[in-house]
Amino acid sequence: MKVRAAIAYEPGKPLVVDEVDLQGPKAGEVLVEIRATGVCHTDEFTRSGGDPEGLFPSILGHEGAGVVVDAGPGVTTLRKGDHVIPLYTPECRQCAACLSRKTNLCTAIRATQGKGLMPDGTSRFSIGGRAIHHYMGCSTFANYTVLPEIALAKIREDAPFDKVCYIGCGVTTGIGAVINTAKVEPGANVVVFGLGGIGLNVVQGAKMAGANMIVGVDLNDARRPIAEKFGITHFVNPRDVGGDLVAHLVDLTGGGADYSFECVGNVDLMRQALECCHRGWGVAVIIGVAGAGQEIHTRPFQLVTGRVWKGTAFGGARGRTDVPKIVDWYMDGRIAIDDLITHTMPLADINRAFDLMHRGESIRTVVTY
Ligand code: NAD
Ligand code: AHE
Ligand code: ZN
Repeated sequence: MKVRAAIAYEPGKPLVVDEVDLQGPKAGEVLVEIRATGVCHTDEFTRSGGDPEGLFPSILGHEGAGVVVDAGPGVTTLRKGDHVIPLYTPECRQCAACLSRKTNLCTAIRATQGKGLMPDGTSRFSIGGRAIHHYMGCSTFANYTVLPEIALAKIREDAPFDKVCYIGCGVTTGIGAVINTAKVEPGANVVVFGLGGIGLNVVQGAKMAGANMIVGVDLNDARRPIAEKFGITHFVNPRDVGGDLVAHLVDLTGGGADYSFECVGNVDLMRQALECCHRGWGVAVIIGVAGAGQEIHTRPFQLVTGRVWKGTAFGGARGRTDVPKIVDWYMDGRIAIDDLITHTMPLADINRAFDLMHRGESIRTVVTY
């Protein structure tokens, strides 16, 4: 079938919106009509060429919501008409990782997903007979896409696609990092580096968890009002700090953060996130992803004296189990999403979403089909 998609042909170049061919679902796969997709900084990370796993040409996008149109042989848990959110972290419930209960990093299809292919080792997308790679197993910058059954969370039918698509990455990552990965407890002091689409969800997660102090750190002063609305108690622009930012944060938190979160993808901030943590127990959670060749550094003394560096993917969430619950939280008014979606536009304008992100004008842009 012919579908509309934004194609990333070359690193660093604008996406090209065109008609592409999409094959129907094979065994264990599902054809989904995507109704809306968010644009996450990770899409920009890959578009820019910074992602060591980046493949071109590909159809980016991993923060979608839509409706099942068709199911291939052997699909048992989904049927035509079901509302779904694609999962770049699937949940097979059978692999060693899923069964371990220690991680959400299901391994069932990771190898082929990393090569931009469906589990049988082929792509469903092509243009003029040339294969186009899938992206993070999702490719939501297309109005129809094919996913494995295990990479779809079935959600309630009254949830608006143009809002709950954000649960496909940003909302779940931010809130999940607080609840699942850090397990922030009431009264904790929290520092959040980067108050964008992910960081503001960390802030709302920290507030839900009952944090005492929530310090937001961002170079963009325009983030302050929305961050205050979401729960920060203090805003720090590093440019306004006379001396060392780490010393300033340790002082502000009365000895260091109990938990810090890096939501930018900057390895220097990842170090600051660790070093602003409290001696003896502070935990720094790395959420941001950093480009090929980048490494994190600190003195071993920082770890010897009890600080912990850890990371999280998709907020530690098990997608098929947790995503429908997070949709319920949104529908019940327990979490906010609408205020974070600052721009909505058609697929034809998608390159503007990246411009707005670069200029620091958007928090989340949602493309609606
Ligand atoms: P974003 O562009 O919406 O937000 C980034 C924020 O960081 C902006 O507010 C920006 O002003 C701020 N910032 C930039 N440089 C800074 C600096 N030096 N000091 C302080 N603030 C600074 O991006 P996003 O969509 O929120 O994504 C954030 C990061 O998280 C990206 O690296 C993205 O790839 C990653 N991410 C990871 C996961 C995961 O599962 N681990 C999921 C989603 C996104
Ligand atoms: N390909 C990159 C790593 C990118 C990365 O870490 N992605 C996160 C999700 S970011 C969503 O916005 C993730 O899920 N990681 C786990 C995994 O298996 O990829 C690189 O640096 O190579
Ligand atoms: Zn993302």
